[in-house]
This record gives sequence, structure tokens and C-alpha cells, in this order.
Amino acid sequence: MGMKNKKDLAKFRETVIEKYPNKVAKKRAKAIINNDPENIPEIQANIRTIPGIITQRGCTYAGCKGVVLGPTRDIVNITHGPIGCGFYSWLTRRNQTSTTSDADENFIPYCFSTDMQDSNIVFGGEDKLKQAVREAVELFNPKAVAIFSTCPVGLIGDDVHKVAEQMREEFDNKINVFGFSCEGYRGVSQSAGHHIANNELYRNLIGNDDTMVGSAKYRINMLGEYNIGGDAFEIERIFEKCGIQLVSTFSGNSTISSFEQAHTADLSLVMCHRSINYVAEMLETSFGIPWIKVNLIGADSTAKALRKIAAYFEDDELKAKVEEVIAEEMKDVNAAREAVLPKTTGKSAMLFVGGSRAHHYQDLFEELEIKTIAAGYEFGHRDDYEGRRVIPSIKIDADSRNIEEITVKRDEKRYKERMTKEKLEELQKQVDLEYNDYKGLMPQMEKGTLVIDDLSHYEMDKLIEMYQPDIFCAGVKEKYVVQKMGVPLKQLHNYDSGGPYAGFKGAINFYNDIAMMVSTSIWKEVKAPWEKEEMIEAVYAC
Ligand code: ICE
Repeated sequence: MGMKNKKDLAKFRETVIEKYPNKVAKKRAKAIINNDPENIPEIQANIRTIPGIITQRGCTYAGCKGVVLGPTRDIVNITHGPIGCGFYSWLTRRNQTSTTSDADENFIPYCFSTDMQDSNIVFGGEDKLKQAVREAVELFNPKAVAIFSTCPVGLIGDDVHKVAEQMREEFDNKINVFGFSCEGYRGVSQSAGHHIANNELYRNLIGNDDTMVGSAKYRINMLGEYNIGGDAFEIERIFEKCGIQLVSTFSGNSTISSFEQAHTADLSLVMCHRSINYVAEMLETSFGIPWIKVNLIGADSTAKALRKIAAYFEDDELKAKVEEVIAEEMKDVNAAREAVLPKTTGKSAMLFVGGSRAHHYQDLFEELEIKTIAAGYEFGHRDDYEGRRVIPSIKIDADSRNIEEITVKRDEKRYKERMTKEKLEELQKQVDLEYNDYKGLMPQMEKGTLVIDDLSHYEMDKLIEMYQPDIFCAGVKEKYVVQKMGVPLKQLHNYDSGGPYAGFKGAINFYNDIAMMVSTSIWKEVKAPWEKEEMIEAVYAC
């Protein structure tokens, strides 16, 4: 097989750049980096994809409606736009939910859309939107209705926020109706949609309800976990076993009241930093709830996260409990790992996905002794690559110039209660320690490995052709192309039909699935018709 040394990897950049037109080559050169963890290089990230290049990225609407708000079960999420936007974001992410009784609402299986037609584009769609909200309320009587804007909404100037306000009044403020200006074109990727979603969650929900649910001593928020393939169920199981109470999860297996009560927690854990760091910052700035970065993908990383929580609360009882749980869980994990290592050790992987998983899943691959030789995000920012504490969300960064600045309101009473000056200093010291531990993708990867932002389809083809990895991780748009090139592909967005992969039990699932994939040669056996038969090729005259 191809890639065996790092010198080989160094050739990639010039090989692909050479084929691009000058202007394109100049831009792409800044996004294709030979990594050096000792001396982190600067990478170009979070800029507009060059027109004509096939990107892996999605749109702002996808990041807002699909990613952040999608996994909430008791909000009616209405897509204001042509039916395609609602339809293609319907259940494709495999975010799961659980209801405790039949009385619990669950709107996730539904697709709500205003189904805009030509006449709405010409004459405006606000009336149709109002009608849709009324209809949804009449049929489902939800606690809240959220409205998501698609591209045409911004282009024709429908005001979803005004409509939301009017509808709230119409329902005597008994139903919370709020809108998102998350038109697909607003940012350069999903990332802008996350930001918009974070702002509106903060503006419309967080802090609305002071009820302290539950009596556990340790109360936390889990931010940036979306219950793909049941990940949140495994995480909930582990926390419960340790006696840690999850006040809210943003937004795997979540409910509207858990969002409204998020400010009653004592600590926020941030898993997918890219999509939710803004909420984390706002919770810290407004309510004095500090956040720490964790990764619950990988058994060792899960153990580490639990130890961080115990260290934060400085409680010997919790520390002991956490150690007990880790020891118990690791028995099965280690057995499963030992069993598959002969199949996985020494293999190579490439990971190109999203804004955090290309990084987080490297922990699981390390546990399998599989080396990640090339990786990158679709829409990560430089902090996700380079690994440093982020700029607070209240300072809007360059890419989000279209995003309205949100004024962070501080709950002075609650903030002061929590934050004596000494306590703040002490917390900051502790939390800063944790931040130092927050590694981006580049510090984790070995010297000489490839880090590529917003990988193009052409570059993906070349990567596979030149280095023949044993497994490639990306999404459905890449899956079948990669398999036809003889390499197995694991979807890291929706886990194909697998999962959970988080926590301890999830790690075991992942070990087994990956061992199976890297030890089959089926994709190399499959030949396209033109590879085995003589074909007549047409030659066109220019
Ligand atoms: Fe965060 Mo697909 Fe989730 Fe990440 Fe984000 Fe997306 Fe999911 Fe992927 C996501 S929130 S939908 S962990 S937008 S799998 S960054 S691309 S790597």
C-alpha cells in the first residue's frame, strides 16, 4: 500500500496545487498544510469556498435548523421556504430522542414547512407563514414554535421576527414563537448557522425558568452533543452512574425547558466547541457558569472528562465514584480493544468531516492504534485547528459580520451569588488549566501529517490515489465515490446505521465496526465495468 513515509505526504501539496489555475492555487495553498505540532503552522480556514470547486460544506440554514435546533423534540421547527429545504433536512442526521411517556411531545419525526411557491416569492410569504404557525399550533399545541429562514426569505425581505412577535401576541404570549435569520447564503458554511442559533437560544430561551430540577449535588450542562446514533443516551447513562445531573444538553435529546433552565447548572462541558462555544461563553459571562472542554468520543477521553469534572468540583466523594465507574467500564472496553487490535494496529485513516469530529475521532483511532495521516474540517475556524481559547462570542469575528451582535445580559444577582472575587479568581485559575488542555486538531496530529481545510473533491481523489488509506471517514456525498476507489468509508456525520460511538459502550461499538471495515477487501474486489471490459471511448473534436 502507498503511504508509508512522511516524505511522501509532503508531495501532496505541490502535486495538487500544480493542477489548479494560478489564483485558485494561491488560495488552496494556504489551506493545505504539512503539520508540525511543535510549531503550529497558520492555516487558512473559514473563508468562502472558491466557486467551481466541489466542497463538502453545507449551508447556514443547515447549521441552524438541522444542527443546533434539530434535536429538540418539543419545539415545532417550521422551515419557511421552498419544500426542498425542509425535505432534505428531515431526519437525515440520525439525531435520536427518547420520551418518558406518551404524553411527552415529540415533533422530530415531522417535517414542517411553508412550502413557498412562485406567488409567495413575488407577493411575499409572511401571510403563508402566519397561516402555517396557526395550523401547527392548532394541530399540535406545542410549547414553542421556531421559524427558520431559507435563502428566498432574505432575498424577498419577509420579516420572520416580526411575524413571530405578532403570532406570540395572537396566542397571548402562551406560546413562545421565535425566528432565525439563517438564510443559507448568510455565511460561508454551516458555521454561521450555529452562531445564529446560539444567539437566538440565548435571547429567547436560556434563563427563562429558574426551577432547579433534581436534587443531585453536581449539576452540569453538556454543550455540543447532538445524540447522533444514540450518543447522548450513553452519555446520560454514564453521568447518572456517577451521580452527576445533566441540567441541559445542547441539544441532544433535549427539551425546551431544559434550555430554559440551563442557567441553574454549576458547570458547562463543551464537546463540539465549534457549534456551541457562543452559548458556553454567554452562560459564563451572564450567569457565572464556567465551561471546560471535554471529549466523550473515545474511552480514554471519556475517563479523562469524568476526572476533569470531579477535579472541578473538588469533591472526594465524586472523585472516588468516578474512579469506580471508570474501572468498571474499562474492563469490557479493554477486552473489546484487545480482541480487535490484531486487525487494526498499524493501519491508516483519513478524516474529513465537520468542525470537530475530524479531531475528536482521532482519539478512538489512537485507541485502535490506527494512525490518522490526513485530516481536516469542512468549516472549522482557526481556533479549532490550532487549539487555543476562543475569543468570546460577544466580540463578533470577521466571518460573522452578517450576524447581528447580541447584547449579553448579565443576571447580576445570580452572578454575584456565584462569584465572589476570590471564587472567580480561583475558578479562573482552575478553568485556565483546563483550557490549556484544550487541544485543537493540529497539536494532536504528528509532524508531517496533512491538515487540509475545506477539502475539495479533486483533492480527495488525489489523496486516495496517492496514499491509499485503510479507511476514509467523511459523509454520504463522498461515501460511494471513495468505495469505488477501493477504500472503505465510514460516515462520521450519521454513523451510517451504527452507533452510539460516544462513551464507553460507544467505544466498543466503534472498535468492532472499524475492525470489520479495515479487514475486508471487498471494495478492492469490486471493479467498474470499464475496468474489466474493453470499452469504446468517444473522442470529441475541439
Ligand atoms: Fe459539531 Mo455533520 Fe456536530 Fe460536528 Fe457540527 Fe455537523 Fe454533525 Fe459534523 C457536526 S455540530 S452535522 S460535532 S455541523 S457530523 S461541528 S458536520 S463534525
